[in-house]
Amino acid sequence: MLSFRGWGIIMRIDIISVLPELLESPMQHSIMKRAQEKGLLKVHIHYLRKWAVNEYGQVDDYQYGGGAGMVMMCEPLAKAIEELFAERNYDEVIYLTPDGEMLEQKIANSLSLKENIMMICGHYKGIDERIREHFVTKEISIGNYVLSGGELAAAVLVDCIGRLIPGVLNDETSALFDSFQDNLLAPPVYTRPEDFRGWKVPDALLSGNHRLIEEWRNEQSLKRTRERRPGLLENQ
Ligand code: 6GU
Repeated sequence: MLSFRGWGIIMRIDIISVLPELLESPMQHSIMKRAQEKGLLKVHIHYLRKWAVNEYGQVDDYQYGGGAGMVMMCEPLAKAIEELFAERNYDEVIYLTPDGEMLEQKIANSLSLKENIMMICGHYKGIDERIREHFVTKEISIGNYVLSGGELAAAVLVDCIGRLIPGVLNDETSALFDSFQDNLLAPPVYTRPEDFRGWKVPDALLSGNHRLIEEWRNEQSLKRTRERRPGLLENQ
């Protein structure tokens, strides 16, 4: 059964987590809220303890080989994933992990074209490797630093995918000019007043000359990228 949005299909994201509260708020504001209200995005958060191995809600255990830190067990995760698999086909099962592929705009662009995405949030020392081998299709990290769990990373991923779904942003073109969309940083922006404490808005932006404005913005984008992120220019 397909439901159509303007250019494609509604995106559904299922997130498996031991801390669903951490994910709920980011989905209930601003652009993610609007995307869901417009019916372009559906985010379902699943509490992993629903599939716990015992009445105490256990979902993790000591690691084989010893060492500090618990590991999330196979059984609750496998049951949760398989319950969702029984309901629909997933284009990707993404595990959020610091040893995953680094999230970049091009990954978000390609994920924004998918229909059903599952995300798994790890905690403690992570999830049993066998779940990664047998169910996970993509592993994503949001940067070279360690978070205490995958939830904040999943929220980042949902946000950067969700805003790319056609129809989510008010001005369809605005995502096209984001930083990184063409491997360039965005130019500086200004709003009223023209003069704040003697700090002036650049003349080009006040010129009303669209060609001049575009030239100025392109120059500033390039300058910013050269100064701050020269690596982006080598990736062209
Ligand atoms: Cl995806 N998870 C955790 N726990 N830490 C991270 C991360 C993900 N990405 C960067 N650090």
